[in-house]
Amino acid sequence: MNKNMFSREPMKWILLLLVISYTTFLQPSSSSSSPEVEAKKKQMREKVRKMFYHAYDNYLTYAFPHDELKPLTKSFTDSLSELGNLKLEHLPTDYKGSALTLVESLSSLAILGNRTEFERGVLWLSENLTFDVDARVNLFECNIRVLGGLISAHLLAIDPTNRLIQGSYDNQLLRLAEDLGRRFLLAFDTPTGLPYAWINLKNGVMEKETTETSTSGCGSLILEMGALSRLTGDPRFESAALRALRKLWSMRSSLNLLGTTLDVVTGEWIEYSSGIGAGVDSFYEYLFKAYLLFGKEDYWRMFHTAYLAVQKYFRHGPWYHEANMWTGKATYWQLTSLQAFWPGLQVLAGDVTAANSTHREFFHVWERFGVLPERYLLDHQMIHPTEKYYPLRPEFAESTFYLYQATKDPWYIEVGELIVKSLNLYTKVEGGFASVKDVTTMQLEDHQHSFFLAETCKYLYLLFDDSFMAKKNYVFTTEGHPIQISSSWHERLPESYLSANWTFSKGETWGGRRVSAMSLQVCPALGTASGQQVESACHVRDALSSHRCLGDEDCGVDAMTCRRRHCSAAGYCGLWIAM
Ligand code: DMJ
Repeated sequence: MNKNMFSREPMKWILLLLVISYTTFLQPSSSSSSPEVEAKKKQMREKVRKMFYHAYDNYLTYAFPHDELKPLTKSFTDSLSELGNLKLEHLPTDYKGSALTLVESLSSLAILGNRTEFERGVLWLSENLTFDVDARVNLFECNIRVLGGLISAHLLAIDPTNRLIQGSYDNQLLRLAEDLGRRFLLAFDTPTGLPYAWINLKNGVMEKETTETSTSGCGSLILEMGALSRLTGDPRFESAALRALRKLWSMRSSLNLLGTTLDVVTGEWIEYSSGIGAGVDSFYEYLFKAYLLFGKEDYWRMFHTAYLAVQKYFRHGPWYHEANMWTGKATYWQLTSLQAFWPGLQVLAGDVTAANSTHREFFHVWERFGVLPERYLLDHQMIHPTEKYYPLRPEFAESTFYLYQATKDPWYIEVGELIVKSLNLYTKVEGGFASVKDVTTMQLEDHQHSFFLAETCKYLYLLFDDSFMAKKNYVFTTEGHPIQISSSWHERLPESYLSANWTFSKGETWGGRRVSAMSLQVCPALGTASGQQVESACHVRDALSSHRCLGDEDCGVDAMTCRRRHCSAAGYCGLWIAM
């Protein structure tokens, strides 16, 4: 019996996976939307545009050029150096901030089509932004927010179809990105090649710096650093990020699970329990997106293996709990707001059915509380006593956007409408948008995170607007910054890139018709590879279609729960509770 349908026909899998990713974003939407839905989308995108400018204008008025806006007191915080708990007093007194929210807003301004403001932002940053400051920053946060923001804005600026810059643009943002990337390289100088979590931008790694980092912290740098190498011709950025990623991957357990925290000097795990949320999330995301952006088979293989392990050991129905990386035993039964990105990633990978079921659960939680609490204890059916906040996170909107693109189901437009309504009702204040401190009381907190402009508003806008995605293929970084997919960045041109192929499946089963996640209604890659409709990526069929068995080896893995099926005394495969 073939236990793994992926490995039987890997090429077809890969081909179809790309087909899904591409058709997902390239199908003209208007053809499938009713005039009512189109009218609703138009009305909603104007609402989101207003939200963005309310946040952006207040930032410019009260916080710029510092990093982020404090909307309740109409003041600022230099949070780039605070990200990850460093307090402001560690900064030099003359520090003026890195205009973090402006850097993070550029790609959103481009998507909104605001050429004047985009150009103004680019010019200001070109003349004023410097990284030669004695500030200790978190490598991961600085990478996804600043390096990613600069690279994405640079790519948008040089794209002639956008005509975002009226005057001359002389690659200033790329030069800033390169300067920052060089400073990052010092963090990778460890015996393992795994980077320190913290660096001082001026002086490199500080004495007695902590050697502890997280899986996402050292395993999700490849998109930005890889893109930087491709754009500058300097291979060191991509090499450093890839070496770290490979080292991290070599540390996985025999179950193909990773922990959450580790030591960059010894290369040993510190926290064995992990899931798909905090400390790990973007590691999975970057394996798959690196495959889309750079076309290396290796990324695909790692993602595929890691994805199956997640589905097998973390998934429980629509939920994902945490598990011990060595034993696979469940540890924490918690829903976290960060996990809400997972359905979006599943859409890209073609597992739309599973994505939809998880997204629906998050929707119910959103409906119940008005927003998503940071942590919800599934086993006690209550909000975590100290993590009751909602800091304007984008993940639920992000997944809603991906699911709508894949399915064109107007229900997701309604979900987006609800998100917009809640944000305006609970978090909008005169000075911007404020984080929620406690979702049970809707008490606010004085912080407008830069990702509200980089991601939350952007994904909501893209949910209601198809024009940006219709033009080009993009990979969105974990901070929502688009990077255009270019075949010149691929080591070799995958078959699926050939224009004659990519919109059609090659298999006979589907008669060469256009394939999308929606048209198949199931995990399409598996469905096509096996010629049968199956439910999810972990599904393994029983040896006999009659489900008769002589022993456990004749039984497969259940599609919905991802649990092993066993052979009963009467000779039938099933999920027998007593076994
Ligand atoms: C963002 O900074 C990024 O999406 C990151 O990967 C984790 N989540 C925050 C926003 O919630």
